[in-house]
Amino acid sequence: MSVDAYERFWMWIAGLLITVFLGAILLTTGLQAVHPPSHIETIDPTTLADDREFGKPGVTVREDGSAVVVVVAQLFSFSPDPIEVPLGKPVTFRLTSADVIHGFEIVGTNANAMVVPGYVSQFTVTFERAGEYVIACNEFCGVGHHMMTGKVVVKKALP
Ligand SMILES: [Cu+2]
Repeated sequence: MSVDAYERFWMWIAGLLITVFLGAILLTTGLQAVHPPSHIETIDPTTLADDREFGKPGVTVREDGSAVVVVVAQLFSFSPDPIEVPLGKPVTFRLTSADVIHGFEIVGTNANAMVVPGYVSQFTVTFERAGEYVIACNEFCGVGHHMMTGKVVVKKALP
């Protein structure tokens, strides 16, 4: 079978592009821990206040020093704020929204998730640098969107 030179050229280009795109996915997955949401968990946004977990947003430190942070996002704030978490230990964030779609990006880290009403977003991150981090809502959520920020404080020792 003979393939025209131009056709062969473009077949190689297409093959190369597919290889580059797949490589980019594998590299960011393996080296930068970029991945799709961990699981699908639903919740009724109209009864958040009565929820055992999301009714009382806050930080729980486990015995091994890791922490679970339960966060509710609503127009135009995050609760709790500030969020105090331990340094060098896995911190699992569990997020949901009480109203519209918000974003939850911890600036300067790879922690970044959509916060969708009716769903629980979850990810785990380990902070290697103590100090304050800004949380930004990166999904346009209304007139106060540009003011919707929060703070994560990474501390060596939590009380
Ligand atoms: Cu928002």
